[in-house]
Amino acid sequence: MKIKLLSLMSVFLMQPLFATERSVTLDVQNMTCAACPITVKKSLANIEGVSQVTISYADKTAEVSYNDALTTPDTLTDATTNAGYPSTVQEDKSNQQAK
Ligand SMILES: [Cu+2]
Repeated sequence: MKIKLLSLMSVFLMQPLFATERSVTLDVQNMTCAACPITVKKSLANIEGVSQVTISYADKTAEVSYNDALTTPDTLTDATTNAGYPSTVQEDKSNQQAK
């Protein structure tokens, strides 16, 4: 009985009930050539919970879809910063009512 309860609890811990798919747009600095977006994309795509990354070299932005139970915008900006491309979260008006 006890063991069953524990394993049930660990399932809940592994898969939080309120996981939501979210997307943010990051302003990315230092993208100076056509190869830079590839590095930025890799740094973001490697994060657990990130499902989609779209880089715009022209706009110097990265659009990231992620599971908010697995990662946070801070983790995303840290990852690009560690790769040499400091980024900040762009305020997205269309997402605000979902918060
Ligand atoms: Cu480059």
